[in-house]
Amino acid sequence: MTEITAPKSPVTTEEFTDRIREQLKYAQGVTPEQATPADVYVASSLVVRHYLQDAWFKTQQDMVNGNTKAVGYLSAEFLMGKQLRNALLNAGMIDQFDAAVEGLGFKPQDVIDAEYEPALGNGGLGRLAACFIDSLASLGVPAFGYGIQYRYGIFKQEFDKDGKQVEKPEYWLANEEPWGHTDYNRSQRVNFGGKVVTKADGSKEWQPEWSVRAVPVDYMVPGYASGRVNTLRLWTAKSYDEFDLATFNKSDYLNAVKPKVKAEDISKILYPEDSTPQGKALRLEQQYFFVSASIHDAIRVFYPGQDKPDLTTFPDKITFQLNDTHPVIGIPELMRVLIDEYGYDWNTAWDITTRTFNYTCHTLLPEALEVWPAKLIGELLPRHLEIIKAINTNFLAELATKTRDKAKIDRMRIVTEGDNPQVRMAYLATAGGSHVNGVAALHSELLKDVTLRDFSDIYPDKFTNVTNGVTPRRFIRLANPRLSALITEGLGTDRWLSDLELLKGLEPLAKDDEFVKKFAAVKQANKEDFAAYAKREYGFELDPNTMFNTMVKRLHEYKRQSLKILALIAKYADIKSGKVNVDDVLPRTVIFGAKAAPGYYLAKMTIQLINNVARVVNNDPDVKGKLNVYFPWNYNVRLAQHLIPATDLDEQISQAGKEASGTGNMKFALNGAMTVGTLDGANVEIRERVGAENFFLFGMTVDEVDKLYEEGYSPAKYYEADPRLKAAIDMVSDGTFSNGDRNTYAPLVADWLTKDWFMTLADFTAYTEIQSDIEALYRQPLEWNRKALLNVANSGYFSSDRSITDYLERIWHTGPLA
Ligand code: 26Y
Repeated sequence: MTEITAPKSPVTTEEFTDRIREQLKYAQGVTPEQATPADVYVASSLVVRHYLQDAWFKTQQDMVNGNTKAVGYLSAEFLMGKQLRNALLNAGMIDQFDAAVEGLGFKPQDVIDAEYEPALGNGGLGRLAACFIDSLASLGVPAFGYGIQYRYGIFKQEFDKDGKQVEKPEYWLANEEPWGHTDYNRSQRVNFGGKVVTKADGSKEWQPEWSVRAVPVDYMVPGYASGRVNTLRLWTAKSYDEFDLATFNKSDYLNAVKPKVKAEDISKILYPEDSTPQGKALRLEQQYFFVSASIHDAIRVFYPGQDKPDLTTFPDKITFQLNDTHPVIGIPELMRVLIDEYGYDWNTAWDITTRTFNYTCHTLLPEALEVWPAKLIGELLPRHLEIIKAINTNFLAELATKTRDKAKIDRMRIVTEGDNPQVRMAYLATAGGSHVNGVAALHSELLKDVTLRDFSDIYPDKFTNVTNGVTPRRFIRLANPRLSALITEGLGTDRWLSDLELLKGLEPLAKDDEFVKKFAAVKQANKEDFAAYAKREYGFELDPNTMFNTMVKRLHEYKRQSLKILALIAKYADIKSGKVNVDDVLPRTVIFGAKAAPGYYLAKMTIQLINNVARVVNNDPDVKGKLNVYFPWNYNVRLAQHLIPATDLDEQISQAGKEASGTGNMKFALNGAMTVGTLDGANVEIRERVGAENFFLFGMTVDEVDKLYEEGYSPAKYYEADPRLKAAIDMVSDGTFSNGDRNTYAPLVADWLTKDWFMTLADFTAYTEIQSDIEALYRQPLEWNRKALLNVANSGYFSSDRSITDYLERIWHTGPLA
């Protein structure tokens, strides 16, 4: 008997059908005969919202009336993926939906496909935020996700005829969007610019120059089988002045709408840059915009109708988690609100503020830690700059009571000295909050020992680790229904969906050849599905009887897509030169997915190279059927959901010490892919759990990397030492992948040979050597699948439910609603 704990549907198929008809009629204004899949998508979404509405009210009421502290997850990104199927799953209505839609003459998949994915994030950090709010709701913890409803999400990636990345605007709101509810009556005013005056009583008054109206767009976040529905509140910027009538009447139409355009620019685009900071002022405006609105919103929610609320209880009502440094301006903002708007003295305000905020760091690259010129903050937020300076002064005074090391105190300044002082947001976050956490064990260690060393010396108790996780609902159950069914069969229960450690129960089944064969059949069927999908969406011809070898993530030098492509070229060169007999080559399909920041020159050149390697290799009869390379453009959550379940081998090959965690690595392991990876980020913990014998480890460790930097790293030495590496790089230089042009990749090659900041060349030999182990194992399908199954069985730890439980215990000190 299989135990089923999935939520029970609140509706029958007949009711669901009637409701869809009703929505089609009254909301869409079409008959079922006239309706398109897009109409049915909107109608069904409205039906799901309808059934979630009472649970949503009740969750909000219980949160405000009860004594359970809520979580406010402040994040510049929420990479949600499609909503409909997820909401159906979490609310228990998948079967009723499928049957109702079929009854109306539609294919459920067409209706699902009609949804346009909100792409309001760049990558890992944004998708983590989405997993976390799913887990919070599923665990029944009252929570708000607070962010921005960007009008244009991350750019839509296309490739031109030369294989170069082209960025197109992603206007995801072009069609009706049934999930966001715009609540004009809960809007907030957010001010900018102007000056600060000192009043007669010595208090300060900020006289801003301009303001925008922050209007919340609310998304329901239904928990899986928890009966709870939380809120994702994304702010959109509206102008208070639609247009200036006097100017308009002078026929100066463009200038008449200038203030409106300026205001609404704030929520116009998601900054795609994750390398070079650009558009600084606008980004700071965005950060302040959503954080200020969210803080005022929380006060409105938790102290309804109170003019003089007792905000000393604020940290008992809500705890704000700062998702990286992007929302850190919230610290001086809460100080300002408490002091200027509610009249608290500095010390009380500081006590409230430091008890309210916590900070998660997602990087180790020092250049990725945000720093704002004090001048810019002063122009945009003059009162906040005063407060930041005062925080800095007090902080330095406090440090002086804790250490005599003047140099150390100086290093810890929140505001630097000199002609062009800078505000270090990570330092402000560390000083102004209760806890700081890294996102994987190794990362948290390095954060303590390197990046924030001085801080952890003086405030060791502030530092903790919470290893990232991913939601099994979206990334196993929705993405991989076949594997889900097999897991449920193997465990005799579907309870693993809310208690992922139960996957451990699959471990004994790895000894059962029959079960392993079923597992292999699931993978094979997923590969066939993906091949069909890739054909339909991209026109690719993938052979599902080859190994599917995937590398998907943002394009960044430290992630080392270069290592993968160079190894692939080396293989190609081996075959071309006859060093390797083509008949001995294990057939592989290599699949890349990656967006590069639009201003990131080398990353974009790497994309161009990959596309051209694909063009050459896929069209070369000498390697036909043995080596294929595909680069589906515009990698997003949807593509991830299709590709991850179909992958045999996943690449996590960053330079050790550079990838804070990675979350793709977890999704692949949970879907039964093997990983080839370095000892970096969460790879370390994945390998510990799945077993060293079930993980393809290669490359330098953090210590070895450090040592090599110290000794003086010379990439050319490696080029000379490994003939295969030399052959691969020479092939890039000699025009093989640029129609004979030797200049196309010259900057990339020069970088490899003279800088190679992330030591791709130094790890090349180890990386190519591990390939023989990989291929030997793959030639034994039963053994490969046994190990892949052990990856699934031992990855339950990487559920975002576990991450959230760790946050609750170590940082937030709250729990589910009673
Ligand atoms: C300030 C701006 C330029 C900026 C925008 C986006 C800076 C950083 C980011 C995004 C960072 C990010 O996605 N980091 C990733 O976070 C994941 C979740 O913790 C980690 O798994 C991953 O290793 C890390 O690179």
